[in-house]
Amino acid sequence: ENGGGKGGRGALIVLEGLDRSGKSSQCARLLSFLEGKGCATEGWRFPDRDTSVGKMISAYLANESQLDDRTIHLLFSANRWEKRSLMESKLLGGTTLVVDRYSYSGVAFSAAKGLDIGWCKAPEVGLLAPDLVIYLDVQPEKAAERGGYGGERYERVEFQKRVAEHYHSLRDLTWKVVDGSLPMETVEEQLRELAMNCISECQDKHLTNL
Ligand code: DGP
Ligand code: NA
Ligand code: NA
Repeated sequence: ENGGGKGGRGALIVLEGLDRSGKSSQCARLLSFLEGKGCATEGWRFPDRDTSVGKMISAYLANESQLDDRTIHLLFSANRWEKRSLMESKLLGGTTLVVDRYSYSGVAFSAAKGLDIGWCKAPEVGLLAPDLVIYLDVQPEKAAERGGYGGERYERVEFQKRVAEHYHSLRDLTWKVVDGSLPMETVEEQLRELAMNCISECQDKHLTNL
């Protein structure tokens, strides 16, 4: 009755936000909530650091390797492309995917380096379009205060401010902006409702491409 096994497809639900916006913990909480509801669900994240492309990305983020801005952009995109067919078969098989970051990270982070937005969006065209994008909105300064950053390449306040501006310009009708500075339980509750609505609404809709 909720997306698992009644013939409907699963929902593609994406969480986006700045580093330290609370995205990853909220993904985990949403996932266990949906599992508890008996909904077929998997938690995914991009970059997926387990593939060989993902290992190159991980080394780059840890500042263990240097790559040209366009080269790393295309690797992040390739990391989503290499998962596209599995993503499609999971969704068509009725599994809902809760995904920590997707194409919007791809565009916002690279555009924040000064790359042309149109150029940044181009390699994302043809990836599966999310049914719902939840943007966890936190001020870059507040995010930085949350236990500090982990030391990866993009974890600097000035850079995150530019990422936030680009995220802002990417918002479309599938986006729901949730105030990530609210108490964790409040955010969690809002995500549950958005996800449940999305799952029941998308069962009869076709999958589309970005
Ligand atoms: P995470 O594993 O969610 O902490 O992401 C690692 C970092 O990489 C984080 O600063 C966000 C950034 N990032 C995620 N996806 C992309 C992407 O597609 N392109 C770029 N340039 N950066 C990304
Ligand atoms: Na990070
Ligand atoms: Na994260």
